[in-house]
Formats: sequence, C-alpha cells, structure tokens
Amino acid sequence: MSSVSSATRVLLSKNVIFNSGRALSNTGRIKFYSTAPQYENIKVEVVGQKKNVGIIQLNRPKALNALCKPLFQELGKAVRDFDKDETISAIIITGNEKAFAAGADIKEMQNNTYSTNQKAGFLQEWEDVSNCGKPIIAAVNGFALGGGCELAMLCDIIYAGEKAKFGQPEINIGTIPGAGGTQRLPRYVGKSKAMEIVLTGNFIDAQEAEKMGLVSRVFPVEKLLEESIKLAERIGTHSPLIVKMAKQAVNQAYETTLKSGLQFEKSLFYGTFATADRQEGMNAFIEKRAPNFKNE
Ligand code: DAK
Repeated sequence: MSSVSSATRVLLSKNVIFNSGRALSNTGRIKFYSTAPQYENIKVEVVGQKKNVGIIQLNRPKALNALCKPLFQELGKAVRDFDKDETISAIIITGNEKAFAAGADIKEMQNNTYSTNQKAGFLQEWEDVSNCGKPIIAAVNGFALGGGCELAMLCDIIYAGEKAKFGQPEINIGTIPGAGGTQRLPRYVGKSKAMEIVLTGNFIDAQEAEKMGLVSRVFPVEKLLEESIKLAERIGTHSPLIVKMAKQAVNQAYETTLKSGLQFEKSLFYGTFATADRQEGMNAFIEKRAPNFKNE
C-alpha cells in the first residue's frame, strides 16, 4: 500500500497480505487463492496479529479516489466477501494521504439525465456497504467529500488523520447530496451544522469534525491506519456473533422511535442468552479467565 507509514508497512508485512489473487505469509510460504478477485480500483488485504482484519484501500489516486461505478462495484464485492468470511472480524475502508475519496465521479455523471439515473438506478451499488453485518471502520486521511464523506458515514466508526477534510460540496456543482449527506449528517452533527455544511459546500477539518461528533478520534496522518487496525483487532477479541447483534442494535437507533428501539434492543439482549458465546463470556468472567468465543 503506497500511503501507509513505514511503521505500518512493517506491521502489514508481518502479517498475511492478500493481493493479486495470492496470500503471502510471514513464514515465507505463498498460498494461492484461485478465487481471490483481481481488482482495478481497490486493493484488498488481510492484516492483524490474528489475520482477522480486512482492509480495503480505494485506489484511484489520480482522480482523488473519485467513486466511479466500477470502483463501487469492486468495493461492494470486497465488502460482501469479507462479510461472508468467518476469519474476518472487522473491515477497514481507507484511501491515501491526499484523499479518502473526493466524491462520486463527476466526469462519469456529467452527462447523465434524470431518466438515465432512474432507469439505471444510478449508484445503487452503495447499498452493499450499508448491508454489511460486520463492523466497518473508515480510516480517513485527506479529502472525504460528497460521496466520500457519505461513504465514511455509511461505516460504523470514523477515525481521521489530522489533515482530513470533510464536506458535502455538491451544492457547488448544482446538485445535492445523494447518499446520506442530508440524512446521516444531521444525525451525526445536528441540524444547524449539517445545514451549514450542505448549504455552503465548505469543508471542515478533522479537529472540527471530531468536536461535532462526526469522527470519533483524530491521529497523526502516519498513525491512522495502525490505530484503525488496533481498533479492529480490539473488536475482533469479542464474539463475532455478539458484535453483529450490537451493531444491529446501535444502527436501529437511527431507524426508529426510542420506544421501539428499546424494545428491539431488549429482544436482542434476551437473544444473546440463546448463544453459547454469552454463556462462555459470563463463565469466563466468573472463573477469572479469558473467554474463548466460538461465534455460536
Ligand atoms: N470526480 C471526478 N474527478 C475528480 C473528482 C471527482 N469527484 N475530484 C477530483 N477529481 C479529479 C480532478 O478532476 C483532477 O483530475 P485531472 O484534471 O488531473 O484529470 C484530479 O482528480 C485532481 O483534482 P484537482 O486538480 O481538482 O485537485 P486539487 O487538489 O486542486 O483539489 C479537490 C482537490 C478535492 C478540492 C477538488 O478536486 C474538488 O473539489 N473535487 C470535487 C469534489 C466534489 O465536488 N465532490 C462531490 C461530487 S458529487 C449517490 C451516491 C453518491 C453520490 C450521489 C448519489 N447515490 C447512491 C444515488 C455522490 C455525489 C458526489 O459525490
């Protein structure tokens, strides 16, 4: 990965790296995965001490990672594959130091019409990312604008590098946000700030984004990926089944009234008592040992 720090490169090189259809292990053995897809617009790797963290790096640096349709199709496939892969605990979506993503590809949509958008269901592939059951961390360095900011907001946790810039500049090009900028952003930062961001097209920096609650933490640029991997690994110490239920419960808060959200939460809480991992977690606590979760 071209944008990662040397420290992170060391970290990555100690672990399994998936790329171009093969996996390289730190033992020097090369395992070939005949089914591993070849991607043009993203890079996909598996890292972490337990090799349980999937990283998807958006990789159109010349276009500041503008989210063209092929990129989004690849991203959707990579997310679906990691979601299905039982060895993966959490996913990180990242870009490079200059851009997470500068939005949907303006050149691609320049000559679209209302009817072509409707007929083709323009950019509908975006659903794949929000349908993922596993936690997704957006590790944002550089620009996260328009669809780039919306992609970060589709993720579950946003970590930012200290030079990141967020914004919904669609108003500058005569349109409005189309993938959550008017809906998710107010839920993150409140109406007044969301209106200011959407109606002016102005960018906000990482520190401001953290203050507003859009971003949960800010790190030095070169530490961002390493810290995101640590976060993913921490999540990966828990039962994947229970992590999935916790994610569903938090997401429900954005879809429903407090009363029905609390009901949903209680049902899932009761539901955890139907799992072996809940029993194991509580047994381990009482027996003063680390739990051994089985994802069951
Ligand atoms: N699309 C296509 N190309 C882009 C791009 C974009 N969004 N952003 C940058 N590029 C390209 C530039 O055209 C340039 O290419 P060349 O001219 O070299 O061929 C190259 O990346 C470098 O960009 P700049 O020369 O402009 O670089 P600067 O450092 O000077 O400026 C910038 C960086 C990020 C401030 C600037 O590039 C910029 O303002 N970019 C556009 C940002 C923007 O307006 N984004 C919002 C796009 S609209 C939906 C899902 C998503 C969406 C809608 C619906 N559905 C699910 C229905 C999303 C819509 C959008 O995101």
